Amino acid sequence: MATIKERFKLKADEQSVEIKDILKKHGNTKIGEVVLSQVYQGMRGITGLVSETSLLDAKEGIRFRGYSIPELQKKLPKAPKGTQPLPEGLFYLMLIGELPTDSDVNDITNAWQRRSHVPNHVFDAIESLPKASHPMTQLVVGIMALQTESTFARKYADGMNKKDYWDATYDDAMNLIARLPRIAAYIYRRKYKDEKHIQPDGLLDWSGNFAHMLGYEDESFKELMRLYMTIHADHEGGNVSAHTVHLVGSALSDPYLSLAAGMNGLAGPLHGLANQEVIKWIFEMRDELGVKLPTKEQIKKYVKKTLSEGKVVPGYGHAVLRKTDPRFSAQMEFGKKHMPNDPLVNTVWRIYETVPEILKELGKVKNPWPNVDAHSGALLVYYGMVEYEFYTVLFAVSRALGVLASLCWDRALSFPLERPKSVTTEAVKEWIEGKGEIWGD
Ligand code: CMX
Repeated sequence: MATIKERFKLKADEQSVEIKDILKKHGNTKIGEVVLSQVYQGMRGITGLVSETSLLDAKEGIRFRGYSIPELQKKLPKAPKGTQPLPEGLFYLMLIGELPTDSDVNDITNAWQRRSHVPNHVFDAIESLPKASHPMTQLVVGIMALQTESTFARKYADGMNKKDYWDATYDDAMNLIARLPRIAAYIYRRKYKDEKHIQPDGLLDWSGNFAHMLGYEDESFKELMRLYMTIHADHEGGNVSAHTVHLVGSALSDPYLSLAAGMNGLAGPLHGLANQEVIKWIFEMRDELGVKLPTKEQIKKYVKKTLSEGKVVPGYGHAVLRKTDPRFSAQMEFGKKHMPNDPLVNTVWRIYETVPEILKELGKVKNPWPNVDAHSGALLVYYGMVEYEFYTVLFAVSRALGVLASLCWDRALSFPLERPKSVTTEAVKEWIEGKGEIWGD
């Protein structure tokens, strides 16, 4: 029986041949048009990347290798007595392109257990930062300190053949994913729990063990972590974190450097940091109003105040999606099952009934519906995880699954250095006047 690594290589070799054939036949076929406003406005809608692990449909939401989130919840293996998918299975699916068996998932859980040792200097590097440092800063410093362990960097320095890049990338990806929960939990316990660290439990699955190291033993919190680690893992290739990992990796920066770069992007409030912003914003609203469950009228007023102050409503809107994010709906379903009467969770649902109409009225917001970040914090607060600055770290641990599976594909398919063309406004003006061209060669 081939190992997962060998199976991945076989799939990648097949795909390489297919791509060569596609490019031979269709390499010069136009895939779309680019207009000047797209060049100035964040490249929206320009198809310019290949990311094999998932595909985002504006109306349907994310599909991982063709499977929607509700399908994954049915089809991926679960923990004993669990109902949520094990993210190990999603990683397998993203990497191999096929649904895993229970035994495949077990192999990944065991491999991540075996690879999970974090050297002491990583903790020392985190300790050298003030405790007040944002948890995402501590996470990125932790990942950077761990870069000493990069197989890719070591083998490249030793003169690695380019045919072997995928192999070293695979090892780094597996090691990184195995180690991230330990680093993340260390940061949490250091900053918020008097440095009372919790040793890993070698009998638990990856997310269950992560919950355990964070200090949450409730079985339904472990289920939440399995769901959470699954739904945040990937959102095709153009979002800031995934694109950054791909871009930095294209310079053959090793997976540690690439992941750290991407996680700096995830730490932006328009991207992953929005999950902390949502809860902060709701807490501030509740404080100002002096109530636990504001009425729709009160929410409406507060939203209008936020907008009048020139701020965005966190957790709403999306650059690609044009409907309620299925990742929001999956969390809503979890809330209905586990905490239907919780006032904060109900506040999130009431905001959902209120905000889209207000955003629609603005006339400029392309997607007035909630995204993944609108819901996640309220579920965490229910279990006692009130330290909202930590929430993006949870997103980061999950996002590593998708971006690192993609990075394995990037190297296995020998994707080249990414280098789009940029222009100056001066050049654009000359082009408009017909005095020159602005495309590169
Ligand atoms: N509240 C208020 N205004 C919003 C808005 C929101 N939630 N979403 C979009 N807008 C505004 C934009 O700021 C923009 O205004 P200006 O023209 O004045 O600059 C206008 O509507 C058009 O924006 P858009 O084309 O609809 O959205 P973009 O593709 O530019 O941006 C996003 C997408 C997510 C950055 C934006 O919707 C936003 O800022 N949302 C709030 C932050 C958030 O929840 N981010 C998390 C996204 C998911 C994730 O990556 O984790």
